[in-house]
Amino acid sequence: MAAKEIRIFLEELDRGDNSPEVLFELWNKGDVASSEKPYVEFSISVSSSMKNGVYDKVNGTADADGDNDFEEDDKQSILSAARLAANWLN
Ligand SMILES: [Ca+2]
Ligand SMILES: [Ca+2]
Repeated sequence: MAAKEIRIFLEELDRGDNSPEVLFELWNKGDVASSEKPYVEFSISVSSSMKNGVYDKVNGTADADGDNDFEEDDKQSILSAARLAANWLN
């Protein structure tokens, strides 16, 4: 199984509303033995709809738990991670 890595950014993505988004990139680190290069499995951002630091809006879809479906579990997991990340990166 390939190693994975999560990169987390707190960054203004939708320009100038002074409410940064939390951006996640899930990287698959590839496999040196088979020359598979690292690649992004998914990337997803989360906004604060009220622009008050409460991260409540997932922009797009991602299969965070890897069950080949996007549903409420994925959304809740992404929102939880965004709230934690916003605390740490602020
Ligand atoms: Ca923004
Ligand atoms: Ca899923």
